Amino acid sequence: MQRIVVLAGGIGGARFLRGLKAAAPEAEITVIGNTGDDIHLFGLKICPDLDTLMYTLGGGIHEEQGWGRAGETFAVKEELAAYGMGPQWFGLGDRDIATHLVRTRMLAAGYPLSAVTEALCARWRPGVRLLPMTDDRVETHVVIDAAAADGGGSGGDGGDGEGGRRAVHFQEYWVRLRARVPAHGIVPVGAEAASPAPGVSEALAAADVILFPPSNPVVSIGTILAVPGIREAVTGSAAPVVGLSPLIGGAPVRGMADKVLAAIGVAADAASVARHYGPELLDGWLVAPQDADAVPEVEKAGIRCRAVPLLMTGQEATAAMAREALALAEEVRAA
Ligand code: FO1
Repeated sequence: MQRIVVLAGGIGGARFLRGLKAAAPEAEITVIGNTGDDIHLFGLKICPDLDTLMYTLGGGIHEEQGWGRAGETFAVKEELAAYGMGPQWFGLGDRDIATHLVRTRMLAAGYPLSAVTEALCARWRPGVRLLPMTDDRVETHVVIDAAAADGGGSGGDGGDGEGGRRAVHFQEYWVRLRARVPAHGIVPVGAEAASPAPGVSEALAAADVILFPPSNPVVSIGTILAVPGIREAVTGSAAPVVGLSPLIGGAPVRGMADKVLAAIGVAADAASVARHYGPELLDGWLVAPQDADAVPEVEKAGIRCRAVPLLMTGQEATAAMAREALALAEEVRAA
C-alpha cells in the first residue's frame, strides 16, 4: 500500500487530488490542508480550503466555482443583507452554512479542528485522510496600501508612503478586492505559535511520496510550510518530494499566485517557483510544455525537472499529471 502525502490548498489542490485518486486507486492518500484562508464571520468559523477539498472529493462541490456547494441557495445571505449586517462581499450559501454551524458548535464544545474535520468527512467520505495543517488558529493577512483598501482616493496620504499601509484578511484581499491591488507582504498570523495537527508529522515521516499539487505556493503550500515542524518533516522525510507548477507560461491558471509571489519577491514563472521552494525541499518539479525552456535551469538548481501537460481540463488529464508526478518520484528514488 503506497502512502502518498499531499500538501494542498483549495481549488487547484482539490482538482489534482481527484486525478491522483484515479491514478493511484490503491494508494493511502493523506492530505495536509491549508487553514490560513480560514475566516470568522457571523460567529462562524469558515475553512475554505478544507471545505473545497472535502466537497470536491466528496461530490458536493459547485464545479465551475471550485468552492461552495452545488445547488446552493443564499436566503440567509439575503436576510443578513436586509438587516444591513456585513460583510456582504463573502458569498455564504445556506447549505455551506450548515457545515460552518457543525464546525463552530464542535469547536465550542472543545473538539480540535482535526476532530471536527474528521467528523465532517464522515459524511462526505472524500476517499483521502484530510488533516488540517494545524489545530491552532492561523489566518493569512495581506499588506496593501491603506488607500487601496478603502477603494482608493479616500484622501489621507494616498497610501503611497510607508505609513499608508495596512493588513487585510486574505479573504478580503481576494474576494472583496479581487487581488486587484498590489500586495506588499503576506503574513500568516499565528503561524509562528502553531503546531502541526495530530498525525501530520507522522504521515510525512511515513510517506513513500510527498506531492506539492498546483496550489498557491505562497498562501497555500507556503502557509502549510510556515507551521513550525512541517517544513522540517518534509525535508527530513525519506520520501521523494515532487511538485507541479501552478504557473503556465508565466501566469497562474487560476487565482492570484502572481500577485502574492510578487509580494515576496518571486517572479511568476515555473522556474522561479521551483527555486523558491529550493532543492532542500523539492526533489522533482513538473512544468508545462510551454515552459520546457525552464527544464535545464531547474535541473541546474538541483531539482529533477520534466515538461508534461499540466492543464487540468478533466479527469483524464489530471490523472495523467498525477501519474507523471508519481513516475518522477520513482525516478528520484532510483537516482
Ligand atoms: N470566493 C469568491 O471569489 N467569492 C466568494 O464570495 C467566496 C465565498 C466563499 C465562501 C465559502 C468558502 O469556503 C469559499 C468561498 N470563496 C469565495 C472561495 C475562497 O475565497 C477561496 O476558495 C480560498 O480561500 C482561496 O483558495
